Amino acid sequence: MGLPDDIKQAADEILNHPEVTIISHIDADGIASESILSMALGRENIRVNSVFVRQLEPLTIHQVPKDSSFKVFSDFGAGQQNLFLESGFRENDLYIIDHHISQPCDVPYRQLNCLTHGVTKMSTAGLAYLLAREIEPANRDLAHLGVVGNVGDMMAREHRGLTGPAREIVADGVSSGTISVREKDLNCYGTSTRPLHICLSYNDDPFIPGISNDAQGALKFLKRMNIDKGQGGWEHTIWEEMPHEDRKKIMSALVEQTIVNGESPDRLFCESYLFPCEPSRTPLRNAQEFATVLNACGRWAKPHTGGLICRGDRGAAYREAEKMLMNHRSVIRELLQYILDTGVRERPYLQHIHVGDRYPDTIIGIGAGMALSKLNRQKPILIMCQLPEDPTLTKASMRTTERVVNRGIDLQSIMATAAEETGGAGGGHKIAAGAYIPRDSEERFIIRVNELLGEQYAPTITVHR
Ligand SMILES: [Mn+2]
Repeated sequence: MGLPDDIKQAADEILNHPEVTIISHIDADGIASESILSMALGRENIRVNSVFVRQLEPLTIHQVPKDSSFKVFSDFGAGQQNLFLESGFRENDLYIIDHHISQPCDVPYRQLNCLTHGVTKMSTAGLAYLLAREIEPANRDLAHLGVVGNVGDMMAREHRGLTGPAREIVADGVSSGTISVREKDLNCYGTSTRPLHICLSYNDDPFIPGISNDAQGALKFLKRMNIDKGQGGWEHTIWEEMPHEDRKKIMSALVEQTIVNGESPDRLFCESYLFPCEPSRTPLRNAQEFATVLNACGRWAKPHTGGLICRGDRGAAYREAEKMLMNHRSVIRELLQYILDTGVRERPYLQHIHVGDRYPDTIIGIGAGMALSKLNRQKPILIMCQLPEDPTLTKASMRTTERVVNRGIDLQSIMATAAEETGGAGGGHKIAAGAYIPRDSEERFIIRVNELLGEQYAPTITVHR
């Protein structure tokens, strides 16, 4: 059986139930998934109730209503099957739609999981979209949400574009006019909303001296280009709105700068997914920024607001999300400043900091990632914080750069191993990973992470101290 068969099977089963509860994760992928599923099922006159959960674990499983509705777990569940079993769920009570590693379990819970088919660059929102399209071809109008989930879960990161079945979703959006694709676009965050020199200065992969981390330098670089900016000037120029010819000129100049600096220019380029139906200069215009809006909603405990935006609300819900996004950014900036002011502690292969209870655990990873570009980028950063709801637990988050990943560093395996050895659990991606560990094993955890980094580095390079 291939992925299309599994999609068909999931659609057939879920459509059998007049009442469905969707239990979904609070990140961009989870919110986009919930929206796609509940719109698709609602269109079939199925009564849908949605519950968002931060993390599916023994402490939160009671948030799943104990009623007769059919349960669809989205963006988690594959790794929590024994928890379902312990909580009394029977095989026919639920369906899992997920892209995480499946846990062996005595009850064969049914699931739609792309990993079963060797598809690793696909998120739950992508699966939810393929399911929605199977239910009714007219659900192709939801393709952009599948793309937002995929991009939000970094499925486009490694290959700088979506691949495999996730790419089919892009094609659906293009043919129905909701998505426009820019190949070989500038691989920078904020190209639909921020002045170009700001985007360029925030970008540090590849790192370009005089441009990365240097907004004034980036502005000077642009002013040296032979491009007539007329009235507005570079300070108000948005990349997305620039003519193709001008964009091409800037790309070649950036390529040149990168090569001069001895780096490969490959990562300057990526494929971008734009949403031409959304108002210009809003974050909803671009898959990456749309995902940030949803993540901000989830991280500030308003996943339903994100859901309303996915459903097309551009009024009250969107205004609320805009506020959350501003708040999200200002707290992250504060955290970034805190890290830089406090300073990190150094180990041979690692830099680390503990922020106590000053910042929410949902943003420490983002702050650490931003701080990394202003610190020693050769050394992965580990950030830890207390969990407000459970003082015996510590949340740990790690970030590194693509360059370090290319040298063989895999934060996902390091975090999973070190957490397991110290009584916790962790996972994520090669470039960004997280873990929960017992508070009293923090010190041991740091030592182990440093050792594991050393082992991964060992065969290839010497570390810059
Ligand atoms: Mn996901």
